Amino acid sequence: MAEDDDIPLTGRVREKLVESKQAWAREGRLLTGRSYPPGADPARERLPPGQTLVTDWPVLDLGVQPDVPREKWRLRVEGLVAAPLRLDWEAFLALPQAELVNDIHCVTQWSRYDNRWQGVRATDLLALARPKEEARFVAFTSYDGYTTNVTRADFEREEVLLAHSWSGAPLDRRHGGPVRVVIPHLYFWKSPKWVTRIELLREDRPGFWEVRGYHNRGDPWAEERYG
Ligand SMILES: Nc1nc2c(c(=O)[nH]1)N[C@H]1C(S)=C(S)[C@@H](COP(=O)(O)O)O[C@H]1N2
Ligand SMILES: [Mo]
Repeated sequence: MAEDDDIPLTGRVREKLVESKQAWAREGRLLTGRSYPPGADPARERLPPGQTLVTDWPVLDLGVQPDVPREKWRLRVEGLVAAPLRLDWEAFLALPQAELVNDIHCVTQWSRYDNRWQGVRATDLLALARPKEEARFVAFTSYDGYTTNVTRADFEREEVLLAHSWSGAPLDRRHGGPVRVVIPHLYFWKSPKWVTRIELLREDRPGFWEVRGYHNRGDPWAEERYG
C-alpha cells in the first residue's frame, strides 16, 4: 500500500462524523469566547481558554486506523528541498533521537498534560533535507489519506517531533503508530497520525479539516478553532 504516490482518502471515513464536525465549524460551536477570571495572568495559564483537562487519551480520527508494519513504513520529505529524503524504519531510527514532554490541546476541547514522546525532531529532519529559501509551507499526508498543513515556521520549531514512542513504549496504532507528527503549540488536528509524506511548498495547501471550516493555523491560546 505504502509505496503509492497517491494516497486516496479512504472511502470508509465516518461521513456522519465529518458532517457534524463541519456543521459545528459553520456554526462556530465550541467557540467559548471564555476569558480567564479577573486577576489571572494569561501568560501564566497552562490550560488554554475553553479547554477541559482530561487524564485519559481520547482517540480521534476519520474512523480508519491503517495498519502499517514497520518494514513497510516509509517517510518522504520532498517538494522544495535540496535533498529529498525517503526513509525506511532503520534510517529513521538512525537519526538523532529526542525525548520531549508537552501538553496536547484538541479543538474538541480536551487537553492532556505531560505527554512524553520519543522521536526525531523536525529541525533535525529538515537539516538533512535542506528546504529551499522559497519553501514557506508544509503539507502532510498520512496513510489514511488525512492531510493537514502548517507554515514552515510552525513546523521548524525545537518542540516539534516525529514521534515513534509515547511514555517509553512504541506509539500505539490508534494514536498514529508507527510515526505521528506532534506540533504541541497548535490544536491537535495539526498533528497527523500515520504520517508518510512531508512536502515543502511555496504556497499553502489547506488540508482535510482546513477545507471543512477549521482555522488555517489553530493556535489554542487564541482559540483559533474555526474559519
Ligand atoms: N492521519 C490522521 N491524523 C490525524 C487525524 C486523522 O483523522 N488522521 N485526526 C486529527 C485530529 S482531529 C486529532 S484531535 C488528533 C487525535 O489524535 P489522538 O487520536 O492520538 O488523540 O489526531 C489528528 N491527526
Ligand atoms: Mo481533533
